[in-house]
Formats: sequence, C-alpha cells, structure tokens
Amino acid sequence: MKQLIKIEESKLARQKLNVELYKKVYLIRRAEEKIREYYAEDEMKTPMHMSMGEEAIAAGVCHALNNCDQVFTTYRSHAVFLAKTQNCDEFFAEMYAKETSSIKGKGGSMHLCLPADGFMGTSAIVGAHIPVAVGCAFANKIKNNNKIVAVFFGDGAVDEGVFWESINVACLMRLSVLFLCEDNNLAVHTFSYERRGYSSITQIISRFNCQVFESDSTDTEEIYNLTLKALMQIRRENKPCFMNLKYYRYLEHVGVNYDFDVGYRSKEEFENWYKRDPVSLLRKKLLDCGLGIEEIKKIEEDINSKIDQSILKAKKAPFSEQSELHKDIFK
Ligand SMILES: Cc1ncc(C[n+]2csc(CCOP(=O)(O)OP(=O)(O)O)c2C)c(N)n1
Ligand SMILES: [Mg+2]
Repeated sequence: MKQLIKIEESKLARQKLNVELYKKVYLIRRAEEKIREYYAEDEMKTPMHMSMGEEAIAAGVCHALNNCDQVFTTYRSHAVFLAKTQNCDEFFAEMYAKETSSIKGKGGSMHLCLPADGFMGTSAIVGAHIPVAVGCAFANKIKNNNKIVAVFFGDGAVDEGVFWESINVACLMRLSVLFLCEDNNLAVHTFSYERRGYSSITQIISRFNCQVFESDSTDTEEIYNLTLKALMQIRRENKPCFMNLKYYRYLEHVGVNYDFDVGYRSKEEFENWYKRDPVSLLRKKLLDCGLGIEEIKKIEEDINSKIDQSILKAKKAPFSEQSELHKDIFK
C-alpha cells in the first residue's frame, strides 16, 4: 500500500513522487494538445470531451490507487484513461478508430475501455456507469480480493436518481468504493445553482455512512495525499468514501475549442484558474524540489516523442474488417 510521505522525512522521496506525478499530468496535457492540433484533419471521427484543467484530479487519484484497483469514468475520459494506463498507443489507436486498439475502434473517445489495466469502462449516459462500478465492488467483496473501485463522475451525475441509489447501496453494503465527483460546476452550460434544490452536496453525503473529502486544489501532490487518506479510510473502515474535487473545464463542453464567446462564462474566471494551472504548477514545484531544468526538459521530450510515435502508428494502422462490427457487443 502507498504511504503518505512526511515533508521533513524525505526530500528525495517527494522529488521522486512529484516527477512521477508530472509525467502523468504532462502526458495528459500534451496528448490533448495534439488532439487539438490534428482534430481539424477529420481523421479522428469521434466527439471529443476534453479533460484540460482536470489533470491534477486524474493523476493524483490514479497515482494513489494500486495497479490492481479498478476505475470507471464518463465520456470525459482522456485524463483518467492516460493516468491509469499510461497507454498512449492504445489511446491514439482508439481515437483514430483503428484495429490496433484492443476495442478495435468501436468505442471512440467516449467509450474507452482497457480492463487489463484496471480501466473498466466509460459511459456517455450521465450516471449510468455508477451502479456498474458499485456492482464491480460487490463482486470484489465476494471474491475478497482487496481491490478498490474508484468511480469518477461529473457534478451533473449527482442530479440523477441512479447516483443516490448507488451510493445508498454502497454505504449499506459497506463496499470498497471511492466516489469521485469531478466538480466543474457545470452540466453542459447549466450551473449547479440552477439545477439543485440544495447548496452543499458534501453536507448531504456526510449524512450517509460514508466519509467525505473535498478540495479545490490544482496541486497534484495534494490530491494524491488526500486520496491516500480516503483509501486508508476505505480499507480501515470497510465503507465507501466520497470526494468532491473542484476544477475548471478549460475548453467547450464538447469539442476542442475555447468557448468564452458563447456568453455563459467569462474569460476572467478562466484566467484566474489558469494562474493555478495543474501542469505549470507541478513543473514549478519540480524546480522548487531541486530538479534541474534540463532533467525536466528530458522528461518532456521523452513524453512528446512517445505521443508522436503513437499518433504515427495510429494513423498508419488499418481499420477493422467489416466482420468485426458485431463482435464483442451486447445484442
Ligand atoms: C442520462 C443523460 N441525460 C442527459 C445527457 C446529455 N448530457 C451529456 S453531458 C451532460 C452534462 C453532464 O455534466 P457533468 O456530469 O457535470 O459532466 P461534465 O460534462 O461537466 O464533465 C448532459 C446533460 C446524457 N448524456 N445522459
Ligand atoms: Mg460538470
């Protein structure tokens, strides 16, 4: 099990931790920047719900999990997929809908899936994956395999009845589930205060048999440490935890562009959040931890070249045969 590192305990251990976290946030950011660069070519024929802005949550949480732990998430899946699997070849093969992806191009950006790496699946139906994640945690309990299920969802999913049914059952049955609300305060263009008849989600959840954590940090190390605390609680108390983690969605709800011209939110708000951009913040932290600029650039070059190679391989790869269409699907 991963342990909290006390600051005074080991400068080197913290530096190493932040390097590993930086590799994850940088991979996510650069992979999406490449999607923005190439999307207009119209070779990636999948709607894109971009993760930019939420990298600290995905990387901090997934780094705290054990490899064998399982995650479920939504159509806004890029960050969590890359943080959990780091499988850049698979990621771009599926973006380009090619045969070389393990799901053979049948999912696209909204339905990524790689169970072998604990990335169990995603859903484009808001909230629909949450009961599946709880079912998976029930199976883990029966198997007594000590796996934890982390289920990510947006604040919009909390407006669905199925969320409440799922968390109720998980609390009742004391299942090992980490409920993670990636709270960007928006469901498409509608703010939380326009959708909810209450003010505090964490206040309500804390009445359940469930420990609650919340943060608006964009510091990946802070999210990592908070998640470790939640995971320790789940293991010690045998009951779920709920984390409400706030972030700012940089780009439009669906698509690869900024949308400050639409009028539902201001550029000033973005600029305020951008001052605490998770990737820049962690890069600065590495320098403060004593890492040299050349070492940081080397990490970045390696990741950039990995991404470039994955894109090249994906572009060159064949599409699946037509006979593949009806395989591996529910009929
Ligand atoms: C059950 C259902 N209702 C409505 C939609 C249409 N829809 C797609 S995304 C979305 C907003 C969801 O917001 P949130 O859960 O906060 O996720 P975010 O996009 O902010 O990451 C809605 C309403 C849907 N996909 N599924
Ligand atoms: Mg939202």
